[in-house]
Amino acid sequence: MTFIILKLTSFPFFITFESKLNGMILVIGSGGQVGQELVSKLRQKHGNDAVISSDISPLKDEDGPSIQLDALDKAAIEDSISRYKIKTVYHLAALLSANAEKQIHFAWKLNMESLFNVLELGKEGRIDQIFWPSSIAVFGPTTPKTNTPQDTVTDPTTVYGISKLAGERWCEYYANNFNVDVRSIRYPGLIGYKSMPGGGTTDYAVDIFHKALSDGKYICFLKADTKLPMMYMEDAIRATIEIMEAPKDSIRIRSSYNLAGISFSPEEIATIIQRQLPQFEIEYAPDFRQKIAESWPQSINDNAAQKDWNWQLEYNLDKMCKDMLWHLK
Ligand code: AKB
Repeated sequence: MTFIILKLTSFPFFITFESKLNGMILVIGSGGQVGQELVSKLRQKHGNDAVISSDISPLKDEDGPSIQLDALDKAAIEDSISRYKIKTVYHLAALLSANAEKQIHFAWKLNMESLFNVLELGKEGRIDQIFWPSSIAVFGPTTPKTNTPQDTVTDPTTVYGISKLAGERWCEYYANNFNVDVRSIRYPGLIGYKSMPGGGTTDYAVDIFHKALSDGKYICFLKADTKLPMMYMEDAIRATIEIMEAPKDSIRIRSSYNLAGISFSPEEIATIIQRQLPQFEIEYAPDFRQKIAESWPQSINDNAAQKDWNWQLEYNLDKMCKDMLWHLK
Protein backbone atom coordinates (compact mmCIF):
# COMPACT_ATOMS: atom_id res chain seq x y z
CA MET A 1 0.00 0.00 0.00
CA THR A 2 1.46 3.39 -1.01
CA PHE A 3 0.74 6.87 0.27
CA ILE A 4 0.75 9.50 -2.42
CA ILE A 5 1.19 13.22 -1.90
CA LEU A 6 -1.12 15.09 -4.23
CA LYS A 7 -0.52 18.76 -4.85
CA LEU A 8 -3.72 20.66 -5.57
CA THR A 9 -2.70 23.65 -7.65
CA SER A 10 -5.81 25.64 -6.70
CA PHE A 11 -5.20 25.18 -2.96
CA PRO A 12 -2.08 26.31 -1.09
CA PHE A 13 -1.63 23.02 0.77
CA PHE A 14 -0.89 19.34 0.20
CA ILE A 15 -3.31 16.54 0.93
CA THR A 16 -2.34 12.95 1.58
CA PHE A 17 -4.57 10.07 0.66
CA GLU A 18 -4.26 6.36 0.74
CA SER A 19 -4.16 4.85 -2.70
CA LYS A 20 -4.75 1.22 -3.61
CA LEU A 21 -1.77 1.57 -5.95
CA ASN A 22 1.28 -0.50 -5.17
CA GLY A 23 3.43 1.45 -7.57
CA MET A 24 3.24 3.74 -10.54
CA ILE A 25 1.08 3.26 -13.64
CA LEU A 26 2.45 3.32 -17.20
CA VAL A 27 0.09 3.83 -20.15
CA ILE A 28 1.71 2.74 -23.44
CA GLY A 29 0.09 4.37 -26.48
CA SER A 30 -1.34 7.32 -24.53
CA GLY A 31 -1.70 9.47 -27.64
CA GLY A 32 -4.49 7.32 -29.10
CA GLN A 33 -8.27 7.55 -28.76
CA VAL A 34 -8.50 5.49 -25.55
CA GLY A 35 -5.11 6.53 -24.15
CA GLN A 36 -5.85 10.23 -23.88
CA GLU A 37 -9.03 9.70 -21.91
CA LEU A 38 -7.71 6.83 -19.81
CA VAL A 39 -4.65 8.82 -18.68
CA SER A 40 -6.82 11.72 -17.67
CA LYS A 41 -9.24 9.50 -15.66
CA LEU A 42 -6.40 7.59 -13.98
CA ARG A 43 -4.73 10.89 -13.02
CA GLN A 44 -8.00 12.18 -11.52
CA LYS A 45 -8.19 8.99 -9.49
CA HIS A 46 -4.59 8.46 -8.37
CA GLY A 47 -2.99 11.88 -8.75
CA ASN A 48 -1.18 13.35 -11.75
CA ASP A 49 2.25 12.14 -10.72
CA ALA A 50 1.20 8.50 -10.28
CA VAL A 51 0.48 8.01 -13.98
CA ILE A 52 3.21 8.09 -16.67
CA SER A 53 1.83 8.65 -20.14
CA SER A 54 3.89 7.44 -23.09
CA ASP A 55 3.75 7.30 -26.85
CA ILE A 56 6.07 6.89 -29.81
CA SER A 57 5.70 10.63 -30.51
CA PRO A 58 6.14 13.24 -27.76
CA LEU A 59 2.83 14.08 -26.06
CA LYS A 60 1.72 17.68 -25.64
CA ASP A 61 -0.17 19.50 -22.85
CA GLU A 62 0.37 16.77 -20.29
CA ASP A 63 -0.79 17.23 -16.68
CA GLY A 64 1.72 14.72 -15.36
CA PRO A 65 4.93 12.85 -16.20
CA SER A 66 5.21 11.81 -19.82
CA ILE A 67 7.85 9.92 -21.79
CA GLN A 68 8.55 9.07 -25.41
CA LEU A 69 8.42 5.27 -25.71
CA ASP A 70 8.31 2.84 -28.62
CA ALA A 71 6.16 -0.18 -27.67
CA LEU A 72 8.51 -2.37 -29.76
CA ASP A 73 11.58 -1.31 -27.80
CA LYS A 74 11.72 -3.89 -25.01
CA ALA A 75 14.88 -2.45 -23.45
CA ALA A 76 13.33 1.03 -23.25
CA ILE A 77 10.17 -0.37 -21.63
CA GLU A 78 12.27 -2.31 -19.09
CA ASP A 79 14.29 0.79 -18.34
CA SER A 80 11.12 2.85 -17.73
CA ILE A 81 9.65 0.13 -15.49
CA SER A 82 12.73 0.24 -13.23
CA ARG A 83 13.30 3.98 -13.39
CA TYR A 84 9.72 4.97 -12.51
CA LYS A 85 8.90 1.97 -10.28
CA ILE A 86 5.99 0.96 -12.50
CA LYS A 87 3.75 -1.83 -11.21
CA THR A 88 0.75 -1.54 -13.56
CA VAL A 89 0.85 -1.27 -17.35
CA TYR A 90 -2.02 -0.38 -19.65
CA HIS A 91 -0.73 -1.41 -23.06
CA LEU A 92 -2.86 0.28 -25.73
CA ALA A 93 -0.49 0.70 -28.69
CA ALA A 94 -1.82 -1.07 -31.81
CA LEU A 95 -2.71 -0.57 -35.45
CA LEU A 96 -6.53 -0.67 -35.82
CA SER A 97 -8.54 -2.63 -38.40
CA ALA A 98 -8.56 -0.30 -41.43
CA ASN A 99 -4.94 0.84 -41.06
CA ALA A 100 -3.73 -2.70 -40.40
CA GLU A 101 -5.08 -3.85 -43.79
CA LYS A 102 -2.74 -1.34 -45.45
CA GLN A 103 0.40 -2.48 -43.57
CA ILE A 104 -0.21 -6.12 -42.78
CA HIS A 105 3.29 -7.14 -41.71
CA PHE A 106 3.93 -4.07 -39.62
CA ALA A 107 0.49 -4.43 -37.98
CA TRP A 108 1.28 -8.01 -37.00
CA LYS A 109 4.71 -7.01 -35.68
CA LEU A 110 3.44 -4.06 -33.65
CA ASN A 111 0.32 -5.74 -32.28
CA MET A 112 2.07 -8.99 -31.30
CA GLU A 113 5.65 -8.11 -30.35
CA SER A 114 4.63 -5.19 -28.16
CA LEU A 115 2.25 -7.49 -26.27
CA PHE A 116 5.04 -10.01 -25.69
CA ASN A 117 7.26 -7.23 -24.34
CA VAL A 118 4.72 -6.50 -21.63
CA LEU A 119 3.67 -10.11 -20.92
CA GLU A 120 7.34 -11.02 -20.40
CA LEU A 121 7.67 -8.29 -17.74
CA GLY A 122 4.69 -9.87 -15.98
CA LYS A 123 6.28 -13.32 -16.24
CA GLU A 124 9.54 -12.00 -14.76
CA GLY A 125 7.55 -10.56 -11.82
CA ARG A 126 8.66 -7.02 -12.62
CA ILE A 127 5.08 -5.70 -12.93
CA ASP A 128 1.97 -6.80 -11.03
CA GLN A 129 -0.86 -6.08 -13.44
CA ILE A 130 -1.42 -5.63 -17.18
CA PHE A 131 -4.39 -4.31 -19.16
CA TRP A 132 -4.45 -5.13 -22.87
CA PRO A 133 -7.45 -4.35 -25.10
CA SER A 134 -8.92 -6.87 -27.48
CA SER A 135 -11.79 -6.10 -29.86
CA ILE A 136 -15.01 -7.36 -31.47
CA ALA A 137 -12.66 -7.86 -34.45
CA VAL A 138 -11.77 -11.32 -33.06
CA PHE A 139 -15.12 -12.47 -34.50
CA GLY A 140 -15.66 -13.26 -38.15
CA PRO A 141 -18.26 -14.03 -40.82
CA THR A 142 -19.24 -17.44 -39.37
CA THR A 143 -19.60 -16.15 -35.80
CA PRO A 144 -23.27 -15.84 -34.68
CA LYS A 145 -24.19 -12.30 -35.76
CA THR A 146 -26.52 -11.29 -32.95
CA ASN A 147 -26.13 -11.58 -29.20
CA THR A 148 -22.68 -13.06 -29.92
CA PRO A 149 -21.74 -15.29 -26.96
CA GLN A 150 -18.53 -15.01 -24.94
CA ASP A 151 -17.35 -18.40 -26.16
CA THR A 152 -18.15 -19.01 -29.80
CA VAL A 153 -16.61 -19.31 -33.26
CA THR A 154 -13.80 -16.79 -33.72
CA ASP A 155 -12.66 -16.76 -37.32
CA PRO A 156 -11.37 -13.21 -37.94
CA THR A 157 -10.70 -12.25 -41.54
CA THR A 158 -8.70 -9.06 -40.86
CA VAL A 159 -5.05 -8.73 -39.82
CA TYR A 160 -6.15 -6.71 -36.81
CA GLY A 161 -8.67 -9.39 -35.79
CA ILE A 162 -6.12 -12.18 -36.25
CA SER A 163 -3.61 -10.28 -34.09
CA LYS A 164 -6.22 -9.62 -31.38
CA LEU A 165 -7.31 -13.27 -31.32
CA ALA A 166 -3.70 -14.46 -31.12
CA GLY A 167 -3.10 -11.86 -28.39
CA GLU A 168 -6.04 -13.20 -26.40
CA ARG A 169 -4.64 -16.73 -26.59
CA TRP A 170 -1.24 -15.48 -25.41
CA CYS A 171 -2.77 -13.52 -22.51
CA GLU A 172 -4.56 -16.65 -21.34
CA TYR A 173 -1.37 -18.70 -21.79
CA TYR A 174 0.73 -16.31 -19.68
CA ALA A 175 -2.00 -16.16 -17.03
CA ASN A 176 -2.35 -19.96 -16.82
CA ASN A 177 1.31 -20.90 -17.10
CA PHE A 178 3.14 -18.00 -15.45
CA ASN A 179 0.43 -16.54 -13.19
CA VAL A 180 0.53 -13.18 -15.01
CA ASP A 181 -2.36 -10.96 -13.89
CA VAL A 182 -3.40 -9.76 -17.34
CA ARG A 183 -6.95 -8.48 -17.90
CA SER A 184 -8.69 -7.65 -21.15
CA ILE A 185 -11.89 -6.38 -22.75
CA ARG A 186 -13.12 -6.88 -26.32
CA TYR A 187 -13.87 -3.22 -27.04
CA PRO A 188 -16.73 -2.45 -29.42
CA GLY A 189 -16.32 0.70 -31.59
CA LEU A 190 -15.59 3.60 -29.21
CA ILE A 191 -17.19 7.04 -29.40
CA GLY A 192 -15.96 10.09 -27.51
CA TYR A 193 -15.77 13.85 -27.89
CA LYS A 194 -12.31 14.42 -26.39
CA SER A 195 -10.24 12.38 -28.84
CA MET A 196 -10.41 11.22 -32.44
CA PRO A 197 -10.18 7.56 -33.46
CA GLY A 198 -7.28 6.53 -35.66
CA GLY A 199 -7.76 4.09 -38.50
CA GLY A 200 -10.63 1.82 -37.45
CA THR A 201 -13.79 0.62 -39.21
CA THR A 202 -16.03 2.11 -36.53
CA ASP A 203 -14.48 5.61 -36.89
CA TYR A 204 -17.55 6.85 -38.82
CA ALA A 205 -19.52 6.96 -35.55
CA VAL A 206 -17.21 9.73 -34.26
CA ASP A 207 -16.67 11.53 -37.59
CA ILE A 208 -20.44 11.85 -38.10
CA PHE A 209 -20.82 14.14 -35.06
CA HIS A 210 -17.95 16.42 -36.09
CA LYS A 211 -19.20 16.73 -39.69
CA ALA A 212 -22.84 17.17 -38.61
CA LEU A 213 -21.78 20.23 -36.61
CA SER A 214 -19.16 21.65 -39.00
CA ASP A 215 -20.70 20.91 -42.45
CA GLY A 216 -24.29 19.79 -41.78
CA LYS A 217 -23.53 16.81 -43.99
CA TYR A 218 -21.64 13.52 -43.73
CA ILE A 219 -20.60 11.01 -46.38
CA CYS A 220 -20.49 7.65 -44.62
CA PHE A 221 -18.04 4.94 -45.68
CA LEU A 222 -20.42 2.19 -44.51
CA LYS A 223 -23.86 1.29 -45.90
CA ALA A 224 -26.94 2.75 -44.19
CA ASP A 225 -28.03 -0.48 -42.48
CA THR A 226 -24.62 -1.73 -41.26
CA LYS A 227 -25.28 -2.43 -37.60
CA LEU A 228 -22.23 -2.66 -35.29
CA PRO A 229 -21.66 -2.76 -31.52
CA MET A 230 -20.37 0.57 -30.18
CA MET A 231 -19.78 2.14 -26.76
CA TYR A 232 -19.58 5.64 -25.34
CA MET A 233 -16.07 6.47 -24.10
CA GLU A 234 -17.29 7.24 -20.56
CA ASP A 235 -18.50 3.64 -20.28
CA ALA A 236 -15.40 2.20 -21.97
CA ILE A 237 -12.98 3.99 -19.61
CA ARG A 238 -15.08 3.03 -16.58
CA ALA A 239 -15.08 -0.62 -17.77
CA THR A 240 -11.29 -0.53 -18.20
CA ILE A 241 -10.73 0.78 -14.69
CA GLU A 242 -13.39 -1.48 -13.14
CA ILE A 243 -11.94 -4.68 -14.59
CA MET A 244 -8.49 -3.67 -13.29
CA GLU A 245 -9.86 -2.95 -9.81
CA ALA A 246 -11.92 -6.17 -9.56
CA PRO A 247 -10.61 -8.82 -7.12
CA LYS A 248 -8.15 -11.12 -8.87
CA ASP A 249 -10.23 -14.24 -8.26
CA SER A 250 -13.31 -12.74 -9.90
CA ILE A 251 -11.55 -12.48 -13.27
CA ARG A 252 -12.30 -15.99 -14.54
CA ILE A 253 -11.65 -15.16 -18.19
CA ARG A 254 -8.02 -14.40 -18.97
CA SER A 255 -8.40 -14.16 -22.74
CA SER A 256 -10.81 -11.22 -23.03
CA TYR A 257 -14.34 -10.27 -21.93
CA ASN A 258 -17.16 -9.43 -24.34
CA LEU A 259 -18.71 -5.99 -23.76
CA ALA A 260 -22.03 -5.34 -25.49
CA GLY A 261 -22.31 -1.55 -25.56
CA ILE A 262 -25.02 -0.26 -27.90
CA SER A 263 -25.76 -1.56 -31.39
CA PHE A 264 -26.88 0.76 -34.17
CA SER A 265 -26.46 1.46 -37.88
CA PRO A 266 -25.39 4.71 -39.62
CA GLU A 267 -29.01 5.47 -40.57
CA GLU A 268 -30.17 5.00 -36.98
CA ILE A 269 -27.56 7.34 -35.49
CA ALA A 270 -28.19 9.87 -38.28
CA THR A 271 -31.91 9.91 -37.38
CA ILE A 272 -31.09 10.67 -33.75
CA ILE A 273 -28.66 13.46 -34.73
CA GLN A 274 -31.37 14.92 -37.02
CA ARG A 275 -33.67 15.31 -34.01
CA GLN A 276 -31.25 17.94 -32.70
CA LEU A 277 -29.88 19.15 -36.04
CA PRO A 278 -32.86 18.88 -38.45
CA GLN A 279 -30.81 20.17 -41.43
CA PHE A 280 -28.25 17.36 -41.11
CA GLU A 281 -27.91 15.14 -44.21
CA ILE A 282 -26.13 11.82 -44.65
CA GLU A 283 -25.01 10.10 -47.87
CA TYR A 284 -23.45 6.69 -48.27
CA ALA A 285 -20.29 5.80 -50.24
CA PRO A 286 -19.17 2.41 -48.89
CA ASP A 287 -15.46 1.59 -49.31
CA PHE A 288 -13.17 -1.32 -48.30
CA ARG A 289 -14.26 -0.93 -44.69
CA GLN A 290 -17.75 -2.23 -45.55
CA LYS A 291 -16.38 -5.76 -45.96
CA ILE A 292 -14.63 -5.54 -42.57
CA ALA A 293 -17.82 -4.29 -40.89
CA GLU A 294 -19.88 -7.08 -42.45
CA SER A 295 -17.52 -9.67 -41.00
CA TRP A 296 -18.19 -8.47 -37.42
CA PRO A 297 -21.17 -9.16 -35.12
CA GLN A 298 -24.13 -6.80 -34.93
CA SER A 299 -24.68 -7.24 -31.20
CA ILE A 300 -22.78 -8.84 -28.34
CA ASN A 301 -23.68 -10.76 -25.20
CA ASP A 302 -21.76 -9.59 -22.13
CA ASN A 303 -23.33 -11.72 -19.40
CA ALA A 304 -19.90 -12.99 -18.30
CA ALA A 305 -18.60 -9.45 -17.60
CA GLN A 306 -21.83 -8.60 -15.76
CA LYS A 307 -21.54 -11.72 -13.61
CA ASP A 308 -17.80 -11.73 -12.91
CA TRP A 309 -17.02 -8.06 -12.24
CA ASN A 310 -20.51 -6.50 -12.09
CA TRP A 311 -20.30 -4.69 -15.40
CA GLN A 312 -23.25 -2.34 -16.12
CA LEU A 313 -23.64 -0.05 -19.13
CA GLU A 314 -24.78 3.53 -18.44
CA TYR A 315 -25.10 5.21 -21.84
CA ASN A 316 -27.78 4.18 -24.37
CA LEU A 317 -27.86 5.63 -27.90
CA ASP A 318 -30.02 8.63 -27.03
CA LYS A 319 -28.02 9.61 -23.96
CA MET A 320 -24.73 9.22 -25.82
CA CYS A 321 -25.85 11.36 -28.80
CA LYS A 322 -27.12 14.13 -26.51
CA ASP A 323 -23.87 14.17 -24.55
CA MET A 324 -21.68 14.10 -27.69
CA LEU A 325 -23.52 17.01 -29.33
CA TRP A 326 -23.65 19.04 -26.14
CA HIS A 327 -19.88 18.73 -25.60
CA LEU A 328 -18.89 19.24 -29.25
CA LYS A 329 -21.11 22.30 -29.62
C1 AKB B 1 -11.75 -0.69 -35.25
O1 AKB B 1 -12.74 -0.28 -35.89
O2 AKB B 1 -10.77 -1.22 -35.77
C2 AKB B 1 -11.78 -0.60 -33.74
C3 AKB B 1 -12.28 -1.88 -33.12
C4 AKB B 1 -13.67 -2.29 -33.29
O3 AKB B 1 -11.53 -2.53 -32.47
N1 AKB B 1 -12.59 0.49 -33.33
